[in-house]
Amino acid sequence: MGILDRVNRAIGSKNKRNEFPTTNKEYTNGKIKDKKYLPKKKGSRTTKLLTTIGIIVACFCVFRLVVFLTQDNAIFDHSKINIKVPSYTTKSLEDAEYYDYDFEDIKPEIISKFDQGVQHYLISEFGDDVLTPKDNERYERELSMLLDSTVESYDLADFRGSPKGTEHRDHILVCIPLRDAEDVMPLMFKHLMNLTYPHELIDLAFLVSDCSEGDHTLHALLEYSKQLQNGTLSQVFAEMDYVKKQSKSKSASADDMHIKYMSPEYIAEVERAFKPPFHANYDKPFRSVQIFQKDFGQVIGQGFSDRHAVKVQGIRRKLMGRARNWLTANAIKPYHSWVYWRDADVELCPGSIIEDLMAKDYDIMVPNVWRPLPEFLDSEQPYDLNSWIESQEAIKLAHTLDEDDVIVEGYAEYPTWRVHLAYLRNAEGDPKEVVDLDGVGGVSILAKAKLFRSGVQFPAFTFENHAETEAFGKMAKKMGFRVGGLPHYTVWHIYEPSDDDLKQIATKEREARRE
Ligand SMILES: Nc1nc2c(ncn2[C@@H]2O[C@H](COP(=O)(O)OP(=O)(O)OP(=O)(O)O)[C@@H](O)[C@H]2O)c(=O)[nH]1
Ligand SMILES: [Mg+2]
Repeated sequence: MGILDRVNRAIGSKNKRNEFPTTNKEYTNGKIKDKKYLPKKKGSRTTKLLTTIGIIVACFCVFRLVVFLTQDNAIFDHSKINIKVPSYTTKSLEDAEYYDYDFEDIKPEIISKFDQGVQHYLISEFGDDVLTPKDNERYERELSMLLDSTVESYDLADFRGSPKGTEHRDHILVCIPLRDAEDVMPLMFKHLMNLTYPHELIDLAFLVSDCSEGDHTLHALLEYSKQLQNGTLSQVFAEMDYVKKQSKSKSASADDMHIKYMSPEYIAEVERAFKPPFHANYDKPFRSVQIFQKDFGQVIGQGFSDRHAVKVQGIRRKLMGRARNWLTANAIKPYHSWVYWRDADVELCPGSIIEDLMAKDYDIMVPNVWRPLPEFLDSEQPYDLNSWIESQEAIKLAHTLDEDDVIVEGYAEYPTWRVHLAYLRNAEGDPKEVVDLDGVGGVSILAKAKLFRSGVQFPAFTFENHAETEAFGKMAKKMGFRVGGLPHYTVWHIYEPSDDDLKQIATKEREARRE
């Protein structure tokens, strides 16, 4: 079942239950309470009778109200696949930062006068001196408004990126590449809402490319983004999760078969991460959302085993490099101080990740990336091997390769003997500890925007026998920027069972049925 079908079912079931969405605030301010345990008061028979009549009348009124609301508000238009939740609690965007820079304080009715040639008429017919001092002051003010409507000035020294971005009110561009990502989209949006960095300072930019036939990434992204910017997405997700839970209790889905083999502690942590109470501004809309769609000719399958074959790495990574460069070039604005790259397939990540990576004041900073595994495969594994410290062995290896060859980490074909950030992790280690790196992985990269303005990019060609994010780290270093990673600060990538893992799970299921 597609994501949109699940959203439809979620909203459909809400209507059946005559319920309205709850907001996070209602969970946290005590409006929603369990009244089961309040002591019952004894009353006379008349009181009880009156109470019963009262309840019947109240139920009838509520029923009429619900019927009225569901008739008058188009809750869900199936033909247009357009999600609408009743009783919107749309946020008003009062913070000035939603409107600064691109949105100067201009009054269209005033500047439209200039379209009719007012300025030309005043100057050519009478000259400046015909205006009284008061009129002249007004004329100057309105003329400067005309200038502001088309000319913007920035002092880039103000946008260099401060380690205390929240206090400094640094604007950040969050870039997310997407391909066949329909299924992970609720997860991705939950993580975005969970970001504690002020949403009014965040511009979101998505690039959807080369999706398979029948995939609805773009459509789902548009629908979820509308809800996000209305401040109502968490309500939609609460309903979707409710419906999923109901249908799960009836039959276990084949997609989720692996879950019972995962560590119960990890599963509990994931459940905790997506349950209210959330942070105070969880539902707050972002400064802007931009959605781009452009294909780059990626033909390598997006399945776990397809995309990890060693032979396809070079070409796949170069095309990803092109996609990333295209997205930065189109979305970056002069007022951005930082750019944060994030993959959609992250399962667990602290909401404060932007502030935490910023605090180090490096030009590029990445966290450690691991992934959970079934308990029969040791429960967890270092995942992103693209963040590393250069080694003499790898430099020697590079000399033996063709100029266009791309070294990829984690494959026997390329024995680099590099120190990988992933393997430096100590679960109890200090999450603030930093190590300097040369190559970086793309799951979660925070970089100062000035790097992109200076020409650092994700090479879509072979740069020092690397491509894309690893070459981005190398290039930044070569241009004198500081590149670092946090070995004990962990982000967890989703677990997608490989073909071998699925075979093992199937064997275990057969054995369990035989017992
Ligand atoms: N625009 C675009 N996005 C892509 C493409 N391939 C993957 N993505 C997205 O980029 C992010 C990372 O993709 P992954 O398939 O996990 O690839 P990876 O970064 O090499 O990481 P792993 O394979 O998980 O080790 C996800 O958000 C994908 O949806 C592509 O060709 N174009
Ligand atoms: Mg991934």
